[in-house]
Amino acid sequence: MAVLTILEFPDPRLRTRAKPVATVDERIRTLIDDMLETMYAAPGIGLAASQVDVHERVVVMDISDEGNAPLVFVNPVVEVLEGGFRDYEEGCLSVPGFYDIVTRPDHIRVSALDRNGEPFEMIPDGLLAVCIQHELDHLEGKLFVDYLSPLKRQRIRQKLEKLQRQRA
Ligand code: QAP
Ligand code: CO
Repeated sequence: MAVLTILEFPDPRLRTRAKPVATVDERIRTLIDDMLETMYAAPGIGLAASQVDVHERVVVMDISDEGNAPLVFVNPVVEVLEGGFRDYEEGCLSVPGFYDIVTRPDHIRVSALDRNGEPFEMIPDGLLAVCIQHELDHLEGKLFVDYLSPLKRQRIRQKLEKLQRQRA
C-alpha cells in the first residue's frame, strides 16, 4: 500500500471529469487500498480518486470515530429523493485549512459497485449523505469552494497559492 500525493486547490487537474471504471480488477483494488491509506494518513473522512490525480470514478470514505469502517464506492450514482436541504460545514483534503457551509439535498439514494464489483444501494443520511455528494462532485471536477461566493473562493485561492509557493 502507498500514501499518495493529494492535489490542492487551485490545481487544474482537480477539474478533470473522471471516467467510469469498466472492470473492478486488481488494479482498481490496489487504487482503493492506496486511497484508503492516503485518507487515513491525512487524516480525512472522504477521498475521491480525482484528488490523487487518478481520473476514474472511485471514492473511499470512513465517517466512523474509530476509523475502522471503510466505505468504497465505484461508479457511484446519486439520486435526489423528495425532501429538503441541509447546511453542513464542509472541508476538503484538497482545500486544507478552510471550512465553510454548503447546502445540499438531505435525502438521497446512492447506487455503486463495491470492491468486488458487486452492485449495492444505500439511503444514507446526515454526514454520510453530505460526504458522498461532496466526493461525487470531485469526480465531476467540482469542489466545495465552487458553492461559495467568488470573493471567498478568491481569498482561499490566494492563501493556498501563497502557502504552496512557500513550500516550493
Ligand atoms: C469531505 O473531507 C467532507 O482542511 C471530506 O486541514 C468534509 O476528509 C464532507 C481535512 C466535511 C463533508 C463534511 C480537511 C483534513 C479533511 C482539512 C475531509 C485539513 C485536514 C477533510
Ligand atoms: Co474534498
